[in-house]
Amino acid sequence: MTVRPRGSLSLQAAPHRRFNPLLREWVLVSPHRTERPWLGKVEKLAPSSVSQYDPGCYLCPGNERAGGTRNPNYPSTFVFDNDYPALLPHAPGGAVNEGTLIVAEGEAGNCRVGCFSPRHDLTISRMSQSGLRAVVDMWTEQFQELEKIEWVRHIQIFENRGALMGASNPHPHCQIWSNATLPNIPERELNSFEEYRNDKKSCLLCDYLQLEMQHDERIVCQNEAFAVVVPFWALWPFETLVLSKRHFAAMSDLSDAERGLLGDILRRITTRYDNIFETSFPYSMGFHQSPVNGHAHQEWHFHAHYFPPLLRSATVQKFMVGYELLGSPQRDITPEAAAQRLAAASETLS
Ligand code: H2U
Ligand code: ZN
Repeated sequence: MTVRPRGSLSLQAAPHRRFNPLLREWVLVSPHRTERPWLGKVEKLAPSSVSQYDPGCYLCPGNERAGGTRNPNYPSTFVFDNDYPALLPHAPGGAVNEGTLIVAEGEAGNCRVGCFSPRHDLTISRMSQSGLRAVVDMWTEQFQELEKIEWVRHIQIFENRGALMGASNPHPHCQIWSNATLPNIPERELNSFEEYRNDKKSCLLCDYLQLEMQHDERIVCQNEAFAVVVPFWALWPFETLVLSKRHFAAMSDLSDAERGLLGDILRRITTRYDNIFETSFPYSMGFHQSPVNGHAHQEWHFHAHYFPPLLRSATVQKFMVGYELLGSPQRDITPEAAAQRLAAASETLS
């Protein structure tokens, strides 16, 4: 039987696709599928007790890293050049182009690693207000320092948390990559921001946040400066978007109060994450800030994405395979159901 759907669309019951206006692509949503039995891979829970100091950790104060450098006895945050950088500042230029089909360009960049604290066990969700403030200050200083390098066009600050996301070490840390061209995803977001601003004379994410505030069904938590929402087009089961309430482009625009409030909102969302599956919740997160060293970017709206891999418990993860690699990404649990679970979760660690 081939019947095309007619009538009004039930977003909570019927298969449908949702549009992601930042990436301008579609996500398939299959709410009717959430009850299917799970006979696939079950992840083992990582041991939960992590000590404050690990003599074998390459990020703990005083310890030796690969290549022999010894970390200082740092008391707060600590940034160093990645010992295995994916990008090099003096990469040779030049390009290859064979009939527009075999195309390559040299790419210059810097890769750094930033420790959040000397404590091996202090995840963002467990950090104090002053500890979090030091992390936001570290990110802002790094952004401001890297944007001074005239060939740097983009600065990506990100955190891989947990072995499931490929993090090499439980010691809370981030990576900071800066490079000479815009990476694929920020470039697509930039095009969307620009086109939206040209068409509507307003900001894509300011308008989107206003809609989400009106609906109030996908907002997870908020403070005076930031809101966390499961975006309407979320692809990962518990994906969230952290939006600044004020329109600005990058960390260098944060006011003193906003720096504190950014730390606050990150602690609150990560605590909710840890609580929903009673585990130290794995994720990749990162900030999307405007490109640097070109013209001013009035269209860009500062935000952060959280992409957690867990699906229905601490041991069941979502895989991006099959149709998602070949066709479109797809999800079962609706963004609204995920937002309800996150909104109901406690902001205190149990
Ligand atoms: P993850 O964020 O995926 O855990 O990566 C941590 C980085 O730390 C990784 O890029 C670097 C790796 O190259 N690293 C060092 O710079 N020095 C070391 O001694 C080990 C790992
Ligand atoms: Zn450590």
